[in-house]
Amino acid sequence: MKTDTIFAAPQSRSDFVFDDKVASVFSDMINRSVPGYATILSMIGVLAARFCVPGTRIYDLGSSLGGASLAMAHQIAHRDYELLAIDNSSAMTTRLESLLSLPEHQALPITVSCADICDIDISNATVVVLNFTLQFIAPDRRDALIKTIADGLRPGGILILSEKIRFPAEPLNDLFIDLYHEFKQAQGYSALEVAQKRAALENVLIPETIDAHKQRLHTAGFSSCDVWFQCFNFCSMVAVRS
Ligand code: GEK
Repeated sequence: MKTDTIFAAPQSRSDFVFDDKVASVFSDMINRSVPGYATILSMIGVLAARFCVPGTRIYDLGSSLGGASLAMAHQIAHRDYELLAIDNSSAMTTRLESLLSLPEHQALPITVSCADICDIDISNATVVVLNFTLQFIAPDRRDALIKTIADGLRPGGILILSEKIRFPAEPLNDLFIDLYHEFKQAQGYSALEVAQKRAALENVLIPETIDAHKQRLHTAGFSSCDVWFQCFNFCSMVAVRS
């Protein structure tokens, strides 16, 4: 795994993009930047194995290098499903295509597409995954995307939504951000790397509160939703389609 040193040297501020440089170190970057990432992937696999009904579809939206897709495909016992891994970064989708040709991943029912997840159709789904992707979608496009997902899920199907979150109480919000930065430094990132990445993400990753996510999910047609994982300002929710 190539080490992420993208923000190690001082640089002028520019918005974060999922380009080739990021894709080439992405596994190291996300593992050292999202507390509990490996656990979240593994449990997405467990949830998918429980909810994926034969003859249906799974969507991994903003799939990057397919961490969630591979966790699901390796944990679902049958092969009678279609898993659509979609990302609008061709640097990510090209790498995921090559990963899928490795012997250990061959013959998995995964199709990779390079597309904007706000423009796709969703149908006959039993599992949809947004693992740290909705936070990168412009806030005014989020309601429509969640509604498209709800409409494309079969009754009883699930959406797994993992997000960086913010807290309504300012002191707690500040505390969790601070503890998160401490976590990143414990993962080997310098204070400069943490500060420069934070600035690069400022206009690109827009976190919302858990209540805002729950409200949107209920409005879209998810009868129940709750948090199943949380560490500081990172959480993962599961929502069931009524
Ligand atoms: C994982 N889920 O490892 N359409 C398609 N893809 C998009 C869009 C869009 N409009 N906007 C952003 N992306 C992965 C991790 S990373 C999270 C997801 C992170 C893609 C973007 O190209 C990137 O690959 C992904 O969403 C977000 O389980 O880096 O914190």
